[in-house]
Amino acid sequence: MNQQDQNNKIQRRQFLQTMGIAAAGLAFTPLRSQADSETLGFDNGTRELIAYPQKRPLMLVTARPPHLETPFAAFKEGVLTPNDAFFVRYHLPNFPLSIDADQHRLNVTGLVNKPLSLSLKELKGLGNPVEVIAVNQCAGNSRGFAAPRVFGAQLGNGSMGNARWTGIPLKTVLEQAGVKAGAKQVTVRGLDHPVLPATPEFVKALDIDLALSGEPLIAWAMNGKDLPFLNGYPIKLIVPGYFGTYWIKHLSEIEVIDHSFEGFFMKNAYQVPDNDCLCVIAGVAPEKTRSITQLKIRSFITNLSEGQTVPLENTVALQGIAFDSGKGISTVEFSDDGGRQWQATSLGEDLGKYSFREWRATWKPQSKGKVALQVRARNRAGEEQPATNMWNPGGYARNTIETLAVIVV
Ligand SMILES: Nc1nc2c(c(=O)[nH]1)N[C@H]1C(S)=C(S)[C@@H](COP(=O)(O)O)O[C@H]1N2
Ligand SMILES: [Mo]
Repeated sequence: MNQQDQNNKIQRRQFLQTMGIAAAGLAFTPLRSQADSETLGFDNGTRELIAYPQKRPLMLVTARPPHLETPFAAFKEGVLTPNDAFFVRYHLPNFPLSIDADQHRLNVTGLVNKPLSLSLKELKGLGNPVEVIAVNQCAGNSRGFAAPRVFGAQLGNGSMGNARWTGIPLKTVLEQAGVKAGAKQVTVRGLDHPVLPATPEFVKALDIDLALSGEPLIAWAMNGKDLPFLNGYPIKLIVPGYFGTYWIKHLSEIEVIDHSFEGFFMKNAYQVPDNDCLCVIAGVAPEKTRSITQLKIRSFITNLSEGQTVPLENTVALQGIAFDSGKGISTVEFSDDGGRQWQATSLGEDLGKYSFREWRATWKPQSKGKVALQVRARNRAGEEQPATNMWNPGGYARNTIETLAVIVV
C-alpha cells in the first residue's frame, strides 16, 4: 500500500469512528468481511467490502461521501432487502455525522397558508401511519455494464433495494400547511451540504400533482425499524415508482414554489434522452433530454451466480425478482437458448405494485458446457425489457435483459 492509500485509510477510519460514536450511539468497529472484496463483471470491477455503522460489509464505491453497494447475493435472502445490506448513496461530502432526532425539524415554507416547523413527534401526530413496500433504485444502478462505458460511478446491480416504509403521506403535511393556488412544484432537501460554495446543494423537485397524490411518504421506519443513519435517519422522502434520486434523506426542508425548479440536480444532472426508452444509439448524444423520473421494468436471477456449476442430470431451481414503476409485473420468463424460446416462471406473493415481485422456475439443462440464462419481465401495461444494449450517456435507467452464464457439468 502506498503512502497516499495509507493516509486515505487512516482518514477514513477516523471519520467513520466519529460518525459511529456520534451518530446513533453506535460503537464503530471496522468490520471486514472474510472475502474482503467482491468483483463485478466488468473491467476494474473489484470493490473492497467494508462495514459502516449499522451495515454489514458492503462494496465500497467511494468513501467520502459514503457510496456503498449491496453485494448481489443479499437479494436471495428475501424479497425485502435487510436494512444492514441496503445500499448507500450521497452526493455531498458534508453529510451529517450526528443527528439528534428530538431536535430535528421538518420545515414547510413557500406558497403555503401556514409555514410549518414540525418536530418528529408532531409529524407522527398528523395522522395514522401509512405503509408501502417499494423499491429504491439509484438511477445509475448497473452503469458499469454500459457499452461503450460512460462516466460516473461504475456501479454493478447492487444500487437498489426493496423495503417496507412507514410514515405519513407528504400530502398530509402539505394539507396541514395549506397549499396556495398557483403552486407548481415542491422542492425537497436534507441536512447535507456542499463543502465549497461553488458546489450546488442537493435539492430535488416534485410536481405538485405527484406531491399531493398521496403516494409519496415521509418515512421514519424501514422494515419496522428506525431508518439506518446512512439511509436518511430520522426521516426520508419515499417516492414509490421513482428513482432514488428523489428519495431525500435526512429530510428537513420542503418548499412550495410557483415555477419549475431550475437547480443543478434537476436541470443539469440526472438527464435522460427525452423518449420512451430513455436511450439513444450507443455513443450518440441525445437531441433532447429531460429529468429522469420513473423506474423501468427489470428482472434478475438471484439464486445463481455468474460462472456457477450446475449438474446436467438434475433440474435446477431458479429464483429471482422483478419490478417496474408500479404498473405491476404480469409475467417473468427465462431462456437458455439465447432468447429463441422463453419458459414460464411462477410469480410469488404480490406485496404491492411498487415492491420486488419474487419469481421461481425449474430448469432442466439440456447439454453440458457454458449456458447463458436470460430473464425478462413484462408488466400489465405491456412494457418489456429490451433485448439489445440499452444505452444513454449518463448510464441511467439501464434495463437490458440480464444474462447470467452457468457451467453445466
Ligand atoms: N440528503 C440526500 N438525500 C439523497 C441523496 C443525497 O445525496 N442526499 N442521494 C439520493 C440518491 S441519488 C439516491 S440513489 C438515494 C439513495 O438512498 P439510500 O442511500 O438510502 O440507499 O438517496 C437519495 N437521497
Ligand atoms: Mo442515485
